[in-house]
Amino acid sequence: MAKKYNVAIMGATGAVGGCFLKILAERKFPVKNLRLLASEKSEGKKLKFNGKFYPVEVLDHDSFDGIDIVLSSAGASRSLEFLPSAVKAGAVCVDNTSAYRMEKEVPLVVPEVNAHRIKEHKGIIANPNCSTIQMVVALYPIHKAAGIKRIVVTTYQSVSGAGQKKVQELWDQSKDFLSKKKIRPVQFPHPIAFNLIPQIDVFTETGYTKEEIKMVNETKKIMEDSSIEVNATCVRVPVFYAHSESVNIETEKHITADEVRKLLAKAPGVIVVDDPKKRLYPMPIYAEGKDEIFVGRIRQDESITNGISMWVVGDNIRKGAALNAVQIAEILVREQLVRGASCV
Ligand code: L14
Repeated sequence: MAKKYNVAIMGATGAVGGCFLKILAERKFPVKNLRLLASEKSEGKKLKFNGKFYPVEVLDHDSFDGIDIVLSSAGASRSLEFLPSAVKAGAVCVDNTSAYRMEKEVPLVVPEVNAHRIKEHKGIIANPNCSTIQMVVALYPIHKAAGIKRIVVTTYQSVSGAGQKKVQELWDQSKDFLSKKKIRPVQFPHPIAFNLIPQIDVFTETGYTKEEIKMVNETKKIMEDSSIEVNATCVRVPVFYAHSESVNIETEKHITADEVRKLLAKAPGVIVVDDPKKRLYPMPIYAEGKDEIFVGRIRQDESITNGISMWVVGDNIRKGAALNAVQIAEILVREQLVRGASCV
């Protein structure tokens, strides 16, 4: 019989946590025992997995006894505090937070791009930022074919990236706005309904936000090319699920829009939706709940010699978070890179 693994989910009651459960079940991940971990606030809750209810336990340093794989999405500070205990207990952790992404020892992985890094793990593998993941899935095939020199990206990020409470705030605020009630932002620093907020994460003294800097550094690390220049502007938009991105690239070699279309049509994890005459292009409401990254509006940038512009949309909770992490866990299992595998 195929080996099964003891899996712990940190942040089980959050937006990504719920998606972990859905995707583990959908993809028939070989789960033996499942441990759901969250803060005291969620103690006593029960969550359903594969038709059975599991209690939510309070996350602690001794939560990882017997655990083979940890999927974590409980915030960077919790990952920093608790993942070392998980590693000490012998588990392999796939971490969805920004805590370890830029650590030299920690692989930062998007399976379609750099799956080969997974085997180098020392107990922690980092899952990149949602905006970075969908961008590199679309750009890596082009980078291999034509060499990307520079990326200019603007994101249109849905509220779900910031958690379930933000989803509720957009919902409530939209209703209040339409019934002409006074709007009092709580979760976001400004109204998000019928508005755009050009700030995600905090500002640094450079004038860029941390979210924008994550896109710069993580792209170089995942594509394994620190010479790629990246300039990002990250914007929160009143969309519930799926992030969209306007991506402009300059390449080393000339590549036509048609060649990019053909390349991406056969790229793993990508679906090209690009028939402007029929008004066909990717949009967040159609990407919601889907595993693939959708690319359209592919066109030549005529302001430079070798330039391409495109529009990239992906479900930030699925490929941008939970799905990418489960794909990593599937490779860990397949390649026997989990303690549970080497012990049999
Ligand atoms: O680096 O939409 O994982 O506010 C977590 C928060 C990504 C963006 C990360 C958001 C971020 C997300």
